[in-house]
Amino acid sequence: MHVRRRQFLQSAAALGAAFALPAGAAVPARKESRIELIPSEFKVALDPASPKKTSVWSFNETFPGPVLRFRRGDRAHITVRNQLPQETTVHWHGLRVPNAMDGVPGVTQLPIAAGGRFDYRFDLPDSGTFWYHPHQASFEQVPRGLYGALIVEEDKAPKVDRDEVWVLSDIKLDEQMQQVEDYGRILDFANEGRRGNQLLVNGLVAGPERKIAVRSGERLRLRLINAASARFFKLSLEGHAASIVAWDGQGLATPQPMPADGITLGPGMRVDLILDCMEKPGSRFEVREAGRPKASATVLGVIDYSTQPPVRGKALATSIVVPPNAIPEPNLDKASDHYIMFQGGMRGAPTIGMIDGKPSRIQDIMAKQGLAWTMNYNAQHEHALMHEPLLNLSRGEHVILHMVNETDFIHPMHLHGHFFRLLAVNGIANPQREWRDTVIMGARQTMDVAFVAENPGEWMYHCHILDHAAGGMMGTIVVE
Ligand SMILES: [Cu+2]
Repeated sequence: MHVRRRQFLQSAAALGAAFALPAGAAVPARKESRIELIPSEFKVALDPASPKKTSVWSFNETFPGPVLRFRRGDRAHITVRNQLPQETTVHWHGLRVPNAMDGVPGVTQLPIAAGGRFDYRFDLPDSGTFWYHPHQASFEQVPRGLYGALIVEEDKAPKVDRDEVWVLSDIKLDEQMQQVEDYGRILDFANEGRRGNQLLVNGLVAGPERKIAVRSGERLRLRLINAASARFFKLSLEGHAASIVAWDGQGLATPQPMPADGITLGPGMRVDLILDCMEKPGSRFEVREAGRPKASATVLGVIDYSTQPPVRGKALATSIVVPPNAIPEPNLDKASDHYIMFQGGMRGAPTIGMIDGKPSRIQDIMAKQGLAWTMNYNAQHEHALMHEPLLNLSRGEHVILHMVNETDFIHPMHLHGHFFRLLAVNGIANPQREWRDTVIMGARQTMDVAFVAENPGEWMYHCHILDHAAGGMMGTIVVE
């Protein structure tokens, strides 16, 4: 496998960054959006009320990166010009792109050198709320600030008066409001990951100053993206009943009421909420965070009603259903079963993992190799060219993937290039069976998901706690 990948990457390098369209592909009648994304280091005011500026890495000198908006069926042509002091790539989280456009260094492309460029070209078959971030040294590059929202609008979106995007993240700051540069510590890899000490909403310090301006009577769509590298957000809305209309960009056939005690988003996950703002003009309601561990803010922002009279006396009666995308439906009767077991970490049972063909104690693997986790007994470095795939699937195969978490840690597991239906947690059926690309696997939990292996290539399957991914929870699934 690795020999073929090396050859592929060499031929890709020989082709340069310009990946051609498949031979014989029809000239697209769709609209092509040309975008330039330039990652670089620059200073921003995280707190507009403070004179202190913080050095971040982000795109196009905005933090977070710009919200990229497309319509379903568009074609994207995104040129990335790397002005960082490191190699990088950009991965389009949740988009079903061709494998060569997936932005994974050492697997789907060579890293973009400092000063180099890469052209990403792909169609947008799915509408929804997505995001983008590097897959190169992501445990460092993402928390430094390299992330942004990517929205693909539906053909027939539910009618709303406002469509707001909140990119949730955190940042680890010292007293000078500069980033603490302690990336890549094995203690973080082997525990809950490196978390910030300041919560951010759209790149600004969380708190009552972060306002969603509404007018009484309006219907609001709120798109939440957890771009933090290790933090879970548990978010609740004071005084409002919201409906969950999409997970990871994919509309629910039946919208679900948002739990009153909050909704949990693991790193990488998105949720779309729709709510009717029927309170009095001039009133304010908190958007609260009750995740763990507590950070410097528990109020993320507020829903801030203008003093203008209501736009309507009672809530809109139109449907809030987000139309589905055309994702192939797994047939469970003919699906094959595959198992992936996770072990390791600093707590829990002693673990033996295979490294370089030799069984070793995880403590020794940590000390010598900087790896803390195993998947199906193997400890492997992320993006290593010698990576052996976790699974080899046939194109078109219907798959039930059984995930068995033997660790004492919680892991948001993400599959590239595909969406899967969440069938069951701990053997208990999930009646919604919604599509996801990232799912929270609780400590000592089992989770069953199903999908059709439709998209050919070698796809990452990894924990989205980026320190865990760097510490070994990063494997690949080959579809051919
Ligand atoms: Cu994890």
